[in-house]
Parts: sequence; C-alpha cells; structure tokens
Amino acid sequence: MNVEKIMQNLEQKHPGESEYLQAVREVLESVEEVYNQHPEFEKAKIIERIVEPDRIFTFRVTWVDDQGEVQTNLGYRVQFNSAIGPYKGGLRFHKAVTPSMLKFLGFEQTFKNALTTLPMGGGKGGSDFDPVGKSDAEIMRFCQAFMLELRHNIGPDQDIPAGDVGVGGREIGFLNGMYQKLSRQYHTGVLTGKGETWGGSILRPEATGYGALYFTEHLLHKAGKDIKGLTIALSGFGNVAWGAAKKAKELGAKVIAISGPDGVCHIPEGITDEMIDYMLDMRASNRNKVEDMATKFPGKAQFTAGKKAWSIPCDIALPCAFQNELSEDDAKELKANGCWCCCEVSNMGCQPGAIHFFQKNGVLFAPGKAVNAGGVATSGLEMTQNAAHLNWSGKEVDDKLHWIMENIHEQCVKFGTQADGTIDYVKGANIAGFMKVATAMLEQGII
Ligand code: 2IT
Repeated sequence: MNVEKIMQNLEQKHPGESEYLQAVREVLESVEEVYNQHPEFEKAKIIERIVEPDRIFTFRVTWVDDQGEVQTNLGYRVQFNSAIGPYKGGLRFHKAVTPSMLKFLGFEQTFKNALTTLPMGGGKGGSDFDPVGKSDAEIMRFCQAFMLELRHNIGPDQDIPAGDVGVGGREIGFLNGMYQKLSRQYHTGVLTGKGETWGGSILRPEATGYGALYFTEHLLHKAGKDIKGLTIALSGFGNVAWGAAKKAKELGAKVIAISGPDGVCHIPEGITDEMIDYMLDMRASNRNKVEDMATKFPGKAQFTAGKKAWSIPCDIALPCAFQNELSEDDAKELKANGCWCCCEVSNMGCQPGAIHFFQKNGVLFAPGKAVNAGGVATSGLEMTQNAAHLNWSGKEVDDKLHWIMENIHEQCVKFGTQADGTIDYVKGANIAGFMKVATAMLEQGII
C-alpha cells in the first residue's frame, strides 16, 4: 500500500469531503506497515474496499413546523461495512450534517465496533435538521417524518441505529414509536438507546461517558498515575459530557470546566451533583447555551463568551462535543497551562496537528474510537438483551462495560507499544480494529 497514492485517488473521487478524507488518512497511516506485511490483504484489495461504504441512502424529509410552515430537510443512512455483523451506529441531527461527515463517522464506527469485541458492523446516519430552538412537538414531527423513509433500510439483523449528537432518549422514543406503527413489527431490537420500560439498557445513557472514564483510568494506571484529585476540563454539556462528568466526580476527579458553542463555564471548586443534573435540563431545552449553567449557579460557575474549555488550566482534557473541536493551538495552550493527558471522547475531536503535538510533547493521548467505544458497546449489550427477551441490572451491564473497556485498552497496548516502550494509542486502536475487519473481509471472499 502507498498511502499518498490511495489518498490522491480518493481526493479525486470525493473532492471536498474533508472529514471523510481526514479519517481515512489517519487509519491508513497507522496500518500501512502492518498491511504491507500481509500480501494476502493486498491481493484481495482490502484497502480499496474498506475505505468505501457498502451503500448510502439519501432521502427527503418533509414536516410541518409550529407556525404551520412546510420544512424540508435531507436524511441519510450510510451502511459502511457489515463484515463482522449488522450495520450499527448512531443518527446525528445537526445543521452541519453532510454525506462527508456521516461517511467519516461510519468509517470510524466500523473500527470502533470491531474493538468492542461484539459482532457489529459499522453504520451512521442523520439529517441536517437543526434541533436548536425547536419545540418538543416539532422534534416529534421531524422524527416521525424521518422514520417514514428510514424504516425501509433498517432491522434488528440488518441495521440498528442509535443516538449521536442531537439524538437522545426523547428522539429514539419518537423514532421507535413510528417504526413500530409503520412496520407492525413489535420487536424491541431495531434501535438502541431506548427507554428503560420498552427494551432499553438501564445504563445506555451513561455508557459513553462511563466507558471513557474507565478507559482513562486504565491509561493512567499504565502510566503509573491515579485519577483521584486530578482536574479535568471537558467540552460540551450533552449526553456524553454528562456521563463523563458524573463518573469523573465519582472517581474523585474534579471537573473544572464545561463548554458550549457560546463559550466556557469555569467551575473552580469542581462540578457538583446539582450541576450535573442541570446538564440534562440544558440539553432538553434545545437552547444550546452553556451560559445557562452560570445563570443557574451564580458565583460557582463563571461564564466567558467565545472561549473554549481548553483555555482553562487542567491535568486532563476530555473533548466530548464535536469533530475537530481541539486544534493544534488549543493543544499548545493546554500543554503550556500544565495539561499532560488528553482522552478524546468525541469522534475525531482532535485535529491531526493537535494529535501530533500531544504525541511529540509527551502528552498522553488516546483516540475517540477506543475511548468512546463504551457507548456502542452498551448498545450491543442492549441488542443482546432484546434478542434474548431479557433485562439486565445496572450492575450486570456496568461489569460488562468495565471488562470491555479493559479489553479495548489491552488491544491498544498490544498493537500500539513502540520499540522505545511508549504506547501509541492511535496506532494501537487503528491496527487492532483494522486487523479484525480486514481478516473478516478476507475470509468471506470477494463481494
Ligand atoms: O459514535 C458512536 O459510537 C455513537 N454515536 C453510538 C452508536 C450506537 O450505536 O450506540
């Protein structure tokens, strides 16, 4: 394999798809050496096949807003790779959604799902629908209209969507209700992230954030450190940031910053349980403003407009919001202020320049596809419960999540340990995920 040649070819075929091309380049650069030791991969053209989605569905979603006006959005489902199981991955509702964004997410999801140890292929979907400022009734009507189309392409052994940015328990409820009504299929296994009373895993809402903190603990232990007493700056205040803040506090760390598109809230004394609960109200309000935290807790949380969480001095940075949210300049500012560890919780949250800076300057770094895999892993556990018509306790799910995150960490160490003894978690995660999917493709022939 020649990475530059493959990238040139892809850039010509998919001009302007910057997020997708960025995600592919990162994986190819990581796996190049290992790939070239396997002539059977080259013969079966695994690379050329693995970088293209199996198929993409695009559809129009038309709905009526509260003013009675007709609105039209675009909906998508990218079925990326099914070599190790049915397509699995979230739905993103955000005004910036494009096919490039969903292709990058579906590509990442394929390797992430392989790391979870569970049999799930990779997929992703969503819409350019903007939930900001929408009423609950508008959200419901949009979800119902979206499912009118999506239902033709999903099923419990085919493609199982879940939440992502802009899609949480409320949206999954509306989507699932419409799916059942249209298909007259009353099984519980076509979406994950469901409510507790209708087939959901009791721990799915917390799982991404909890899993990220379990991974962070393993990474710290490997480096001879302990999380107790460390300060954490995290970005966002949605579902992932909420779960991460909850577990970080429980483990004895101090979350001293959260952020939003409008700016950052500095919480010098550390986030409290009341503040963590309030994050859920902030998400449900659809206002998308972190300033609301400072308004609700004056004196405890100080809001600064236009600043990122990375401007607050901390030990550990946890990007929990959106792709490319942490730039090289942010990485430099973090390091200059004493930060020595960054675990990426959002998908591709760090720009390539930031990752290189961290790795060159001794800042421990782990990539999203390893750190945030606890979310989709718990979706996989939800599918198992649904298929067996069972309900597991929170403790059972948490124990399994613990084991899965430990296993992912071990895979990173196995494939990422360098000659000098340091661990390249980016390489480790990419090689481990890639080898599993590539082997499955090879063994199933040229299809
Ligand atoms: O990025 C992700 O792993 C998710 N949004 C969760 C996907 C899932 O199927 O639970």
